Amino acid sequence: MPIFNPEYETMSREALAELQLRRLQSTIAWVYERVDYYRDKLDEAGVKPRHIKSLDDVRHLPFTDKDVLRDTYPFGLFAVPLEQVVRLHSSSGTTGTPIVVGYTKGDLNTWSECTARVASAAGVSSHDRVQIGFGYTMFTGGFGLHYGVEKIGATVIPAGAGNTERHIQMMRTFGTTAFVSTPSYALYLAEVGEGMGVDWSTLPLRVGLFGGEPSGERMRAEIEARLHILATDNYGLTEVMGPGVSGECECQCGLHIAEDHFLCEVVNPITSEPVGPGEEGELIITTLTKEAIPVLRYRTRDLTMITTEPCECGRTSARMTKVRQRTDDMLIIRGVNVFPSQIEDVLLQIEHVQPHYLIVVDRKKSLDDLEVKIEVSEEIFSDEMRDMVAFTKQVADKLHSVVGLHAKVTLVEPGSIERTVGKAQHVMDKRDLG
Ligand code: DLL
Repeated sequence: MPIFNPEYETMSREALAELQLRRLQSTIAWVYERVDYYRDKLDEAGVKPRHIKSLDDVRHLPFTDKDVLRDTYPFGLFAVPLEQVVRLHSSSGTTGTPIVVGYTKGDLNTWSECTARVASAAGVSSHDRVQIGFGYTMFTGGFGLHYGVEKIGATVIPAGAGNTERHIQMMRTFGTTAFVSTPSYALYLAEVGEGMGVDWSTLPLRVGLFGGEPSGERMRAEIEARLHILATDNYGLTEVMGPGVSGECECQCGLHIAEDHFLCEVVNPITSEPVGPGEEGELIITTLTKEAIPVLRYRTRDLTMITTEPCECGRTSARMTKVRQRTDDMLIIRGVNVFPSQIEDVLLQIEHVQPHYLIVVDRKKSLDDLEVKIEVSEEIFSDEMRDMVAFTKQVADKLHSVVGLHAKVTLVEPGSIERTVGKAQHVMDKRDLG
């Protein structure tokens, strides 16, 4: 299993800590000098760059969150003049308010280094033909992975988002061996291919690099079985760079973090105190090498756990568990806390349930209503009414036993829940929560 940059990816933990400290110190000095917002915040916290003497001192730094990027929109957090910025990307996020980030030439180099590591960890080499299914837009997915894959020397097929039949034709014609997209789009690709009569086991496609949205182990198993590939997960976010923050190796046992570029902490989302070893919490990221828009202690809202246990692949970097939940995607239904991922886990354990579902929450006469619409296989759908009712009850009972709520389960025809080329939308909350 080749390692893209062994010098950094297999560095001893001690050498890494020294490197991180040096880089943290320069990042603080860099923003203190150049970004009014950070200078004010650091002054308020009584922290001068010279006070950063150990990695633990990161805890004295102020947190940054999405609101800071919104309030300083568009360029208030930039640490370099625009003539040094060679690219902009943006994200509208879940709430629709945009944020924008910029990259210097140096930042683009770092970015492609990080995504090259992700692709290489997934097993991509110069022998591969890698088809990109992310949009080449303000979204960081397309460009981010494109340049990393190119850096490895693999052949990039920049097909972009959408037009699934064309994707499949290209895969057949060019002999695509690796595919890059969201996990939900990979499933949709499988489905469209099956509809076109494609036998995926006969295509050279062998590996998938999926990210941009949560996906559980069952979803992975489904993708692997239907596309006949190894499915790997990679993670990142616009505010700190885009894809390339972390990615799985072929062992599929956690996502290796590019720790020489990102200092990660995991904190209790409510108290903001560090969690104990082996505990899950909110991931906080401080960039260590970014020039245009470094971020200090960014609150990702993503829940994960980090381990530094050695990995069989030889990389010494810490690994984070797959992100399944965000602190802000918890639904409170009739007072019960529910994460969409809990519902997904229940559904995907039930035979005949397809990984396409929609959770609809509504409020009628001040009472919350939970409806779960699920696609089921053709055989269930065309079964006797009596069987369908029994099946629906079985699903509702399982949901009740895990989530603690009674849900109205609605079976819908295969293919009827909307497919997206980007991030899947699994929740529709129609309540006016003021
Ligand atoms: O989604 C960057 C990206 C693109 C990563 C392509 C990987 C591949 P944003 O649009 O800013 O950036 O969304 C970032 O998406 O905070 C997570 O909640 C979620 N997310 C990203 N990757 C994963 C993943 C890109 N592998 C937000 N697993 C993050 C779970 C993910 N959630």
